[in-house]
Amino acid sequence: MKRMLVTGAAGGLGRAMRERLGKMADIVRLSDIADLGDAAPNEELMPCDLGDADAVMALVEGCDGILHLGGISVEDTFSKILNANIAGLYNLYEAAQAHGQPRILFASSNHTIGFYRQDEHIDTTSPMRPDGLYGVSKCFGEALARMYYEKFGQETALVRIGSCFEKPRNHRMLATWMSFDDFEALIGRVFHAPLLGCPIIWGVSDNDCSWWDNSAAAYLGWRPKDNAEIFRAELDAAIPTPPKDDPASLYQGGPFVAEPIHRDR
Ligand code: NAI
Ligand code: 15L
Repeated sequence: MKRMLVTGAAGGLGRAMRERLGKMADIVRLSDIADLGDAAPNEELMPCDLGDADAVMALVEGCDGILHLGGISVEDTFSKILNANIAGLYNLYEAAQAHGQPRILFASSNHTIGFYRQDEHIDTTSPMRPDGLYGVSKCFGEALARMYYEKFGQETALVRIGSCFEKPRNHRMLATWMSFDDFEALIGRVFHAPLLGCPIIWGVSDNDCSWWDNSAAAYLGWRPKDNAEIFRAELDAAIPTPPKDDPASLYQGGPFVAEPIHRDR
């Protein structure tokens, strides 16, 4: 890629990936509403609120790939989700239309399907079962991306990330964890595959404990290598296993299913 846009670059995943992304494009354009620090030699910084259509139009100009990490990443009020995850997504896709349809990796989430139980195995054809307003906004993002693909051929990888952190933080993440190395490899496959289309991909490592069937995306050639199981003993020693009737043990979305609606008033 000549110029890759990374939204949400000041967030947890943006910071974890920042150095690694420098290898994937001549120039990496980093954007967020939060502080982005100083630019490295092949970086350019363009602060922008995703809810601002004109600013997003300028942000996308000149980019030939977009890693879309920006937005509200947990349960929150509808007004915040509406601005960043709903209007923001629409603004991004309209800007992509105006600027040559750069390929997009959309950071969707397991919270699109959070109400499945942990004893169920699902694939990318399983109906959505979002576990909150945040999950609903990711369902909207996937539907919007699909529509731009069907109507205009805009390619997007809809990556339903499980839990992408340095290591699993609780027992549920033994199933949902994706390592930074596996995410980096996935980003590489998404932007270098000759044909992408608009697949749903489970963003998860090669964990022994697994609920999600990724075979529909096998054509991309992404083979995650890490396995959360190596952290089980460490987790067992550090935190108690939640009771069997706790949402963290029952549902794929874990505690998100029990979150109240965060009301604006
Ligand atoms: P994060 O919350 O740390 O980062 C999101 C970034 O988006 C923040 O820096 C924030 O300032 C920015 N942002 C929020 N509203 C914005 C707006 N209106 N305009 C511009 N920027 C805005 O989240 P994290 O963990 O880095 O996740 C990145 C993406 O991946 C998010 O879209 C999240 O929903 C998704 N994801 C992450 C998972 C994980 O395990 N880290 C799991 C599933 C999905
Ligand atoms: C997400 O969608 C969140 O962005 C992240 O913070 C984690 O909570 C993750 O899901 C998860 O389910 O573990």
